[in-house]
Amino acid sequence: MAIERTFSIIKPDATAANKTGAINALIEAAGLRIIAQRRIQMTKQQAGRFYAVHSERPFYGELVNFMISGPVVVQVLEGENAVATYREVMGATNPVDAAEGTIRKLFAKSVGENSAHGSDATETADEEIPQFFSLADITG
Ligand code: FUP
Repeated sequence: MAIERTFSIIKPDATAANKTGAINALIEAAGLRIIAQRRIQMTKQQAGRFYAVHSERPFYGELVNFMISGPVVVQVLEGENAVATYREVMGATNPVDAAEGTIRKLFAKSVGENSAHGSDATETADEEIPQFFSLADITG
């Protein structure tokens, strides 16, 4: 299996609930390495650009407002099959459908306030990572 990098966000509901460390423990237990991490307050422009793929969806405005409602932790994760591995650790988008022990099952409040983001492909990770990190910030 290939060593990949994926982009992660610990979302405002999870930072508000003080679950950054608990989520990082799940990430590390799955064999993923946190090779860059920063806690930030996203701007509306950053959140709008990040979720531009959803700009035509009815939940877009609510999603952007949620992402700027409090601090988030942006991360780069590295490991074997990191994209798929992290999506397994996160669980399904809607916590009602998420498997036991996943981030979203354990911590998410709803499909909108769902605690974590993870890239859906390596190509997406390559677009998402530079929105928040420069190469010098990432130490693998
Ligand atoms: P995921 O890849 O699991 O994060 O899911 P999506 O890319 O489909 O959705 C991105 C974000 O849009 C979700 F994390 C939350 C938000 N969303 C909603 O608010 N309502 C929906 O019905 C679907 C997604």
